Amino acid sequence: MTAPQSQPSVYTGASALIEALVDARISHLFANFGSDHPGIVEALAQARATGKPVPKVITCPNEMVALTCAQGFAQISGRPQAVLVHVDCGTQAMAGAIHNVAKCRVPVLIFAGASPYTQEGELPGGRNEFIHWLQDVPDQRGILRGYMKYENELRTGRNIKQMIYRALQIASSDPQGPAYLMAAREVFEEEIPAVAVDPSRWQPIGVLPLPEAGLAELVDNLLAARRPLIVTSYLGRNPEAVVELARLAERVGVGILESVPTYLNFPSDHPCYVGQQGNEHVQNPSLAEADLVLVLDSDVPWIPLFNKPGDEAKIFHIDIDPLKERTPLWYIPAAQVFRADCATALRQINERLSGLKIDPSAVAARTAHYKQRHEARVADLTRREQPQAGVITAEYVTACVRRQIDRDTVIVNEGITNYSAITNHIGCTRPRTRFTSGASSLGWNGGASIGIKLACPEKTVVCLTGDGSYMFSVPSSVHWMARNYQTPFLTVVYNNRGWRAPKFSMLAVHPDGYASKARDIDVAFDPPPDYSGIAAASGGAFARIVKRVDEVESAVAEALKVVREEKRCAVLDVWLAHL
Ligand SMILES: Cc1ncc(C[n+]2csc(CCOP(=O)(O)OP(=O)(O)O)c2C)c(N)n1
Ligand SMILES: [Mg+2]
Repeated sequence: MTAPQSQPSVYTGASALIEALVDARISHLFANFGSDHPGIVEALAQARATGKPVPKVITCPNEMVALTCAQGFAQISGRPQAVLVHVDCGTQAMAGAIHNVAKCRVPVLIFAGASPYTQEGELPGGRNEFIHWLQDVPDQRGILRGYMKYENELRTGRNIKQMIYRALQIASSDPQGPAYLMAAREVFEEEIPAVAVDPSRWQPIGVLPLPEAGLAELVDNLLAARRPLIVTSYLGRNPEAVVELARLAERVGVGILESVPTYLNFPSDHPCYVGQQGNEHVQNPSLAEADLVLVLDSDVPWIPLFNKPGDEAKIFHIDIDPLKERTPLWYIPAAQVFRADCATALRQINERLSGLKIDPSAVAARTAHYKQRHEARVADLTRREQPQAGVITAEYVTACVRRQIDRDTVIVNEGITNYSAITNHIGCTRPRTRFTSGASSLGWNGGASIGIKLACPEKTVVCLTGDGSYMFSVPSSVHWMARNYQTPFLTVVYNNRGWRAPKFSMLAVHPDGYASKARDIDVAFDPPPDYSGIAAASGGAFARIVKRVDEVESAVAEALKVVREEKRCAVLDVWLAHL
């Protein structure tokens, strides 16, 4: 290699891009490079050779994994990261992760190259490979337009920084979400005067409080209710909201129900916690009896076909995204709706309450009621997680994991038909210790675990996934990356030999049809792949298949020891009952 000092430095559009990321405190660039990126590869190398800072580049052999890493990183840290992909086809290869970051409202900055727009040497970076003609598509941004909060094309290197800060400002302002910028090679190659722009001029918009009038009415109703219940799914994205919610629950005596929780929203051992609900086709008793329901940050507070509040219940809704404008069919029968930041709204409610005289006997009666519900739930869960002879249940595996982890361990849950079993039995209590993808495109678990571990290297990360979701996660890429970037975590595959969810979906619609009686409905992987062997081959992971009930707990303990002491991934392939 030539010594760096013997080469002249140039300042290009790509140089401005790298500087903008550093100045915006983006620490990681999850990258999958192609023919559209020579300017960026060169600018990174020049910066490194001349002692300038660059984000840590994480080479991602698969784009879906790249975007998912950025999702996991932002979910646990609240900080957006950047993803770099190849033109139209790399954009498409981010696949369902695009749906996940959009639905989960995760801030992330995605860059893609675009086919060069000159072909006769008019500008540096013009076309010189056959694929440049094949990658020139009419509407590259249209691939993900339905999902981005902001998308645009960078047309000159001269205002790349401003455009990046604008994209980040939009992505980071509530409701948060992904932003996509694309640029042709000529833009990255363009030599420009060094650009100095202050990123602090593009701060996210300030948090939205609850309006005073709404606050007074809501607090009056909360105090007057006999059975007030709060339903929430994602307020726990902000740990402060969890603390304020606990304060409110204790002050007034309110039951807390999580519905399809994306984050930990409330400590599961709190006496006001009445549990969580997912796809279970049953009426939740706390929801049925509530006379006041306060929905806080939720996309699906209940599934009205079989589970909803009573007709007399008064419903309030506070959400950072209450209208769900990105969801064509959405409504709940709320009497009052507010767009507000839940941590701020809860703080306002608590402040107002502290100036009021509250009837202690009413608080005691409500609290006692929810405590009773809470204790009945705990007893039920304890019964369900007892080991069964001859079969490993999801409840039992999850209980084994719970007994082997500490309270700061981060749980990555992509258990699908075992989502609820995992959430119920893992027993998390602290904010930002339990996550799901917040959406439905499978395969989030592996990349999310890497992203979380990169953001919080000191934490133990435990990924609990369905066997199908493990395959969707591209474990070959994930485990190569996990070893290469030293992000060890434990994966437990809830192996029921296939996709149980489509079978459940079919039975819910056609309980007595042909498919309900068929021996094979094309959703089984039998015999399955060697799931842990894939991780061992790809990233040297500790690999173990567990088929006996009495082996589960010791296997979890051994695998966690490997993760903690050898700093190596471990994958336990635990065989549950067949589908
Ligand atoms: C990318 C993507 N493809 C397909 C689906 C449809 N789908 C939903 S659940 C599921 C099966 C999941 O299997 P597994 O992870 O083993 O969980 P199980 O259903 O067995 O509990 C499928 C294929 C989806 N949600 N996302
Ligand atoms: Mg399965």
